[in-house]
Amino acid sequence: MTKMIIAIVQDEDSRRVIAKLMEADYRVTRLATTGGFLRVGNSTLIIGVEEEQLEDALAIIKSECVSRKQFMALPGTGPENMGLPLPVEVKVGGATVFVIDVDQFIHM
Ligand code: 2BA
Repeated sequence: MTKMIIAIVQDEDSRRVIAKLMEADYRVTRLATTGGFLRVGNSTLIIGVEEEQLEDALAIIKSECVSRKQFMALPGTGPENMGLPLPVEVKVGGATVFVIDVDQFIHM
């Protein structure tokens, strides 16, 4: 059965992970996307694979995507910070991955 991998990765990792997937003969589409929480750009990769290729493709994504810490500014409330924004650390994962069964794969 054909599977569709939807992988949300950080922009910093997307070029490398796409290169590695292409080297291994996978076909990839990159969409420029934005995370709802941090509201910064990330990349969503669409990769169509056969079931027997799935674990290999996931292993490539895992090996090329790094978890990082980012800071976001929360509005300060108390008098102690005079309303200045408070930096809050957020850990952004290596990759967020969904695997979907594909009913039909049509290439015309
Ligand atoms: P963002 O929505 O910008 O989220 C970035 C990071 O912020 C997340 O990293 C998580 O550590 C944190 N975060 C997100 N929502 C939060 C909340 N309500 N409270 C506290 N912290 C929160 P990741 O989990 O690695 O997600 C990275 C990106 O993957 C997300 O960017 C989003 O674009 C996507 N994503 C993650 N989970 C998803 C899901 N269930 N459905 C669709 N997209 C998802």
